[in-house]
Amino acid sequence: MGFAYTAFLIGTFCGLIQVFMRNEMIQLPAWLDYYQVLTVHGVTLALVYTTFFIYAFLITGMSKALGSFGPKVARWSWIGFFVAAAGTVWATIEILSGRASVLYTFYAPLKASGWFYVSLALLIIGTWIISFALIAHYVKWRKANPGVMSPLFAFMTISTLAMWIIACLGVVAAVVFMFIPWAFGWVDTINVELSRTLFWFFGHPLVYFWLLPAYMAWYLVVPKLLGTKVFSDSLARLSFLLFILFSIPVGLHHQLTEPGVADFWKFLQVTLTFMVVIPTLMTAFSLFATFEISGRQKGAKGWFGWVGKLPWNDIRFTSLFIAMVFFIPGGAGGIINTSFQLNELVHNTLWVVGHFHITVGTPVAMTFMGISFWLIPYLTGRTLTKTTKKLAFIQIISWSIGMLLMSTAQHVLGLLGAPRRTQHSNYSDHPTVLGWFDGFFSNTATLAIGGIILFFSAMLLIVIVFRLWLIEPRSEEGDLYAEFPIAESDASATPRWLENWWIWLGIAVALILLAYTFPISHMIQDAPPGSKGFINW
Ligand code: HEM
Ligand SMILES: [Cu+2]
Repeated sequence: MGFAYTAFLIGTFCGLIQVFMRNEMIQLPAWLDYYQVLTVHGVTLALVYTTFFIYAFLITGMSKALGSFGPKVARWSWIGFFVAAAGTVWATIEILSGRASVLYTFYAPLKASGWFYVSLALLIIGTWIISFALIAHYVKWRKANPGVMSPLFAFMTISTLAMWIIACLGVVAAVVFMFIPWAFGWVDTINVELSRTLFWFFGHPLVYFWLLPAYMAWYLVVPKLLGTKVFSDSLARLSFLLFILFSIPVGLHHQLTEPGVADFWKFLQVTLTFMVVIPTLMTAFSLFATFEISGRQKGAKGWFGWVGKLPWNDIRFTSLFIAMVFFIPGGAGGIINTSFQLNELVHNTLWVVGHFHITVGTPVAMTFMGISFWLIPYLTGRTLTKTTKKLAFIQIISWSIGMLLMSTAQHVLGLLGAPRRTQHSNYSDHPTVLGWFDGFFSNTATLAIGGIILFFSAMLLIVIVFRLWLIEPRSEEGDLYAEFPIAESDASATPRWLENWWIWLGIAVALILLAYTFPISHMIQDAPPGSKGFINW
């Protein structure tokens, strides 16, 4: 958690610098450039904050759900943590010393120092070590409890980790067999198309690796806070299995504008992408059912009477609820992005930046904030006092307002044509470009004010984390904020085959082979000329 929030602090500061630079409000000193800052922002927030937070959450939850770790599981979790942490620190040094301004997707033919790719490999190996430690904990539990469905938290953790391990195979293949030999000069050129395809084999499930732990909180923590049970145990398990199936064989939807991939394979993967609508709507349905059921239990009447019965003054709930609401336009935007024709309009524009700030930047990040408000007290044995709770409300509300302003501005600017991932330019005061900034939302002030409010909110969160970690008074017996809230889930009617991993991982592998065998073998057999590296910073 400490590591995650250190990354959050650095990353959000970079975000503020980016907003200021895009508004021509500041200029960086000669030793620092926009792309270096943007690389740090993407890496620290999208890769480091998320990953370390997720493992903190999963590790704590697994020991709560299945019992304390034995010495081996505990030792390997620590080893995994140190390997991942070493990789992260090293990668940050490479970026800050100007040897790796390649953004967090490290697209070839941009070429970083070889050690940058080695450090990334360490980060991934570290997460694998922790993952296998958690899987071993689960296997041991299942052996001790034959024929019993595992607790829902454990099931969801294993689904998330299985997806993560399979997904990483793509990026590991790219880093070990392509980027490292090329960056150290053992080979002269790289197959750009193949390297990007392997990256997105990983990059799309990466977004589900962020999202599934947030869903775990929505499925398991929310009903507990509402005083009810999980709506349906089988529905929850099935939706997680469908997320594994439909999150991996779909990476080509990030490469719709790239030549060299036949339309049919793009079409197939786009179709598989759309399938994710099914588990998403299942999740939405079950959440709203939970809200309504708990509201009616408390005496709500009419269609929307339950809204008033939700525990709005409980920050643990309100933060998660706002996170879910942001996911409605976020998910809708995702459908636009993956649509073959509409993608032509939004591809590589600021629209995309607006999109992921209202998916990972708010639904996921705000769920993690909401979890922090009780998980840190749970771990430190402290309590969330009234003052801190007030700060937490201000923090959540300011993040929502800031994000609404910033991401709306980005969506609109993107539709008008403003590119993403570029240092600010007025393109010699071209009238079209100047026109972008005339709108009500698409003006530089909205972006700047949004960014400033967001940064204020981020710093407030750091203060809250600090208080919960070191300053707040010790919690007493029965303190709600110092508990790990997991709702009961009735698995008595859940079909046993939902926990037969051979079936589900088998289908996942079959779908991956179906979607990727031809395009990848085509890229290797009819490879375009390789590219030498470019270091254009
Ligand atoms: C203080 C809050 C934040 C501010 C002000 C901010 C601002 C920005 C801006 C202006 C960009 C666009 C840069 C460009 O394309 O030229 C950007 C990119 C990005 N942001 Fe944020 N952001 C914030 C928080 C977050 C959070 C919480 C996450 C994820 C957890 C996140 C993830 C990203 C990613 C992945 C990129 C893309 C980097 C790339 O294109 O390589 N941001 N951010
Ligand atoms: Cu994707």
